[in-house]
Amino acid sequence: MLIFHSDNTRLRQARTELHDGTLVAPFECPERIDLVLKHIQKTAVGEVREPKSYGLDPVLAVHDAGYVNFLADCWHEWVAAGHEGEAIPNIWPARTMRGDRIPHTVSGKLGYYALAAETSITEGTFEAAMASKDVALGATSHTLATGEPSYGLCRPPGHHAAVDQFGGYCFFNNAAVAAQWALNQGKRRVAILDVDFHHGNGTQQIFYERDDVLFISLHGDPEVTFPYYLGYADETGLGSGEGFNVNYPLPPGTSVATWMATLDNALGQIKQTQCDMLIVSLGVDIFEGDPISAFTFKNSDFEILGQRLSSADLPTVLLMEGGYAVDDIGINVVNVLQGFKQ
Ligand code: SP5
Ligand code: ZN
Repeated sequence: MLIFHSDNTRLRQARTELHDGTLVAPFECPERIDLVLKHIQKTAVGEVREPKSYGLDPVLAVHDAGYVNFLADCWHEWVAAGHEGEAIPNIWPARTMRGDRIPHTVSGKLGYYALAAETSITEGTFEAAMASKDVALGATSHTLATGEPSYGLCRPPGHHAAVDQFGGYCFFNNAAVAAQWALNQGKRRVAILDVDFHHGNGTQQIFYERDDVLFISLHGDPEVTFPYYLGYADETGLGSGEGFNVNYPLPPGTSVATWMATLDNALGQIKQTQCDMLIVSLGVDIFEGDPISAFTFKNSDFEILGQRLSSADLPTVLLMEGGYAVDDIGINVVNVLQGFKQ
């Protein structure tokens, strides 16, 4: 399988993540990419290619322009304001205040455009996010041109990023950018299957009222898991999008057998819905050893996952989302790619 990667995804080198009340070294770090690449090279699972630059237009097709400008300027404005640490929001337009004004100062804008506080903005964050969506678009373009599957080693991840909000380590929604790009290139309906441990709230929000993207997600029950405020089974889409959003919240500790049976339901729905392309939000944080997640995948289960994904028999793009058990991250990704038979 052809693999897309850009060295510029390393440009985000955050020092801080707000975790359980402490600033810690971020779980979402550039070493994740280094280790996946190393294992890809060691196993020769596929040729690695650098994508071209696709510019901002494909991003603006799914994200708000004010939000994109904010991400581009945030770090410079933060430094100009004299702040020493990384840019972390600490005030929001919460329910009891006004949500219709966008403040002009960077501290106000941070809360307006953030959905969580664990994700700091740093020098190089915007550039890494640009590289990450280019990786997704390079992979998608290859699959569109050839029908062959491809893997995009996206980083930072994307599925928590909404139309105008960042958080959950995500800035641009790579899968959404890729899906919209595929539609613009002539696909009629794209399925986004999100297997990351966390609910893909951003992807859901972006396509919630549309029937040209089917969003299906298997994830830790938001009743007890980030992102808490979205990802419940009764969120089925709105207007013409009704029926095109499917959530499978699963309890922490869910067995692989139950998870795979749920995946088979999801694949059945994708078949029924007549999609002509599949984009997989591939988080490998469903691994039993993941430090922030609670599913029970073993290394070998990822190969079975790859096999099942290929059984959808659609042009398929696999895009990296989460996965933080750094020792095993390369093994788990490569196992998916090796299991994918097409
Ligand atoms: C792309 C992706 O996987 N983003 C995940 C973002 C999660 N951010 C909040 C994590 C909070 C984790 N708390 C779990 C404590 C386990 N002891
Ligand atoms: Zn995740």
